[in-house]
Amino acid sequence: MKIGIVCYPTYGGSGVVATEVGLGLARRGHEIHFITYKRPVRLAPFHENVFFHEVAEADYPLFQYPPYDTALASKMVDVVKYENLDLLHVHYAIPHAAVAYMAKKILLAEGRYVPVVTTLHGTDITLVGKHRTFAPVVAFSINKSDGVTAVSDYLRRETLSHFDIKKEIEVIYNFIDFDRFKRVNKDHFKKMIAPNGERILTHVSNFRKVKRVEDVIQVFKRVYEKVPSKLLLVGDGPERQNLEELCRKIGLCHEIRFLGKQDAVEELLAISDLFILPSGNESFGLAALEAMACEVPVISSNIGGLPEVNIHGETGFLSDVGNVDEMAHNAITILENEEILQKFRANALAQAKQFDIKKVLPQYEAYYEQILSTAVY
Ligand code: GMT
Repeated sequence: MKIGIVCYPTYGGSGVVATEVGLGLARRGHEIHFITYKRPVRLAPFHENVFFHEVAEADYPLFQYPPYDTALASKMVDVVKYENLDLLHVHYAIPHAAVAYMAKKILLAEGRYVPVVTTLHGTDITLVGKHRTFAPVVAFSINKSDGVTAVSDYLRRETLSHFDIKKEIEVIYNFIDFDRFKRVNKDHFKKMIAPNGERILTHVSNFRKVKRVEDVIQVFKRVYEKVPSKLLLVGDGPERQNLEELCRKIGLCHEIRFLGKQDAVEELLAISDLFILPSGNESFGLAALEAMACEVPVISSNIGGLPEVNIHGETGFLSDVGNVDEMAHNAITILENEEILQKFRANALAQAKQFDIKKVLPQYEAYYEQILSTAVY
């Protein structure tokens, strides 16, 4: 198949998943065309079967806001027409689903039909999509997509309960590539971070408010009082400054490292003993899955799709959002006892295997086939 993939190219779950879907499908022989404003971060310079079409910035002195949507729709029309695409797969509803609908209509006016699959990732429904600024367009464009997938059952239910959706929503979970995410020996690196054998706790995110990184620090503070440990904060984003201030205030700067954005997250996970994800909202929690694939148990909130990933008492523990005391208590339970830690590590890996890319990519292929064979125009 020839597939166009539209996504955000920056650090963030939806762009990562979109890129990995594209690269994985290319490895399985499909021709993949990424359409976005910048080369996606996980898209290495050259791949057979993979093409990148950059959407140029549509600037003009009249525009207070350069109309990206219009430029993107024109690019989609162009790529579908001249690269002869079979299907457009857009990731993150806003604005991609609406823009794809426009592109589809333009092409139809020329007698060319292309079906559109929209994948909902989370905040495009839960935080941003529900807001009245976007809601009517989100609902309309989901209903106008030929196929709709959600990354967890929670997100499917949430979408159906908040919008008047007439379509079936297929759940296709986030996935993991075990060729990349696996526990490898990085003892020399571990010694550098934790020279006295301290436990290493890790958090990876885009440091947005919804991630509640301040709770990570509060959990760490409580763990540190009982178990010699270090905290790695990986990523960057709007909350970074506040978090650095919090570390100074509680006097733990020397035990907490801000590592910024990192490409080789798997190397940091390989030296980690525990992953903390206390999000206020999380449709799936790809970061938790990446940790589990590297045999790192997870302490998380019980919100959204997290219980579909992190199994309470087996792969880690779930707590109510904001309950940092309980999260710390659970973290200590795992970290204090090597035998318990090893048991949770093994369970985390076994659960991660449910989401192996080798199982999930064929689900996308089958879904595309289904849409191509049933879409009406
Ligand atoms: O929250 C992020 O890290 C970014 C966000 C996105 O859309 O870029 O991630 C969402 O999509 C991921 C991939 O499907 C999910 O694993 C995350 O749970 C989801 N984030 C939220 O729902 C907050």
